[in-house]
Amino acid sequence: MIHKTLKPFPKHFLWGASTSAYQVEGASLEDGKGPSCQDVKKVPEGTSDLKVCADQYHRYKEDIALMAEMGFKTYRFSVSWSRILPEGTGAVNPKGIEYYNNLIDECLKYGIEPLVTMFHFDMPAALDKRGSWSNRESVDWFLNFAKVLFESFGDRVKYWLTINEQNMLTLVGPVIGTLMIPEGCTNILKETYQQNHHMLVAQAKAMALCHELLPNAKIGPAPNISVVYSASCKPEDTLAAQNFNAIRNWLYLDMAVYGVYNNLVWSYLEEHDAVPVFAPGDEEALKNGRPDFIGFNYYTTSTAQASDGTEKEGKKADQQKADGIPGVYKGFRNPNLLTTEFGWEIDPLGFRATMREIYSRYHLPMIVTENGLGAYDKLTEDKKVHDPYRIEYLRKHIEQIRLAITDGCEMMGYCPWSAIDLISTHEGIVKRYGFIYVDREEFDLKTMNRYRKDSFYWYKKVIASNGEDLA
Ligand code: BGP
Repeated sequence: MIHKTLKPFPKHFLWGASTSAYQVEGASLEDGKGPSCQDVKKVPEGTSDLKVCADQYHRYKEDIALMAEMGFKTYRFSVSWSRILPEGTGAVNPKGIEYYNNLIDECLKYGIEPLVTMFHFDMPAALDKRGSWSNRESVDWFLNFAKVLFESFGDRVKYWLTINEQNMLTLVGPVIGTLMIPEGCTNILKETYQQNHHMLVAQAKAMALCHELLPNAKIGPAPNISVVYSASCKPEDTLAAQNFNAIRNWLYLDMAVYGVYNNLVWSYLEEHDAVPVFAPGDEEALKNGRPDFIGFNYYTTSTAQASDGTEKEGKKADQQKADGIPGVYKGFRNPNLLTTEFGWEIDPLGFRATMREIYSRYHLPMIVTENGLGAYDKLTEDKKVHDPYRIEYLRKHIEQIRLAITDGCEMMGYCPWSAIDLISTHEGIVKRYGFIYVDREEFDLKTMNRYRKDSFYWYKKVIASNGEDLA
């Protein structure tokens, strides 16, 4: 569709950016916080641990002031479950509540709408010991946590996200440091999809509870969605792309929106003796949970060709790269796309295709909860960071949002990853994404001072012009 006239961004479009608690806060065991699975995992060799991160716990005022200077309308951050409930269940840590009260109030002081992710990769370690998402009780643990959040912050927080990238937890949990498989398990796929089922039920119940307790709030999921292309017009490749689209994307949104399992995924699980067990009431609970909007993270597309059985599951896998799944699809390096320094393909047009596809399937407003470019930024001697590559990446993606809006997609907001430099899921601090540079290295905390990157000034202009001025 080549449009002659572009529609503007909606008047109250939520421009902002994202972070997550375990990657940005630091203070990992301070003020009563219990450890999460991220604090006890073995970090990849050569990368920083998660004790200090960007130290936002102590510097949130400065950070929010910088976000306000950029003109943010929203800040997407996550709440650390084990800071609020150190054991995951049981006693609430008043200091944890106080921290998020302060953070929320600081945002509101500048008119920044908090967009709160309830769970971003950081299961309390105490609950890991009790089986994590494998344990059926995890549904109740999460619901109890959700209740504490709604009751403590619901008077001020209007926008909630349930679980960050549940699809990546399921597909590449070990890379993120989250997959907990009980000892002696003989069918890992079954166990993984049982965990996934518990998360789906927990999410549905949390959405229903949110609507019950906070009738004016809005809640949605936040999976990592990107359309899967077919490597060619060979029918076999098209079927493989459909397979991976179902497993990677639609399972999560079909369930969040319609409360049903995607049929392709179900048959794949049947084939591997891996269908999840439904507890009494699950079917109804899944149908009762309804999102008000769809949050989704987008970095790049995937491309699939027909499986030839040689794919090595898990090989080279992270959130955006995978070799394939035997019998399902084989990964294909798209020759039409350039890659980032970290090997992720760059595909702004695929972003538009993804928005169109999501909207035509679900007809709900969308907010982009992550999108961005990880790079080896350098602080110059005069304390500048020249990151034209990031500006170019973001510009091209924002252009596609405008085109998607013109296509008729309802877009609520855009929160690139990340507001400020933080620790990557598995590649340390050197893989930087922020508009704000944090003066630290992998193992040397240096000054921890904040510096405005070139992209900071650029994004400020974008927001001030409501997306008109992308130059
Ligand atoms: C998403 C996660 C984030 C974030 C981002 C960038 O998958 O939700 O937590 O880290 O990817 O990924 P990475 O840190 O691996 O570069």
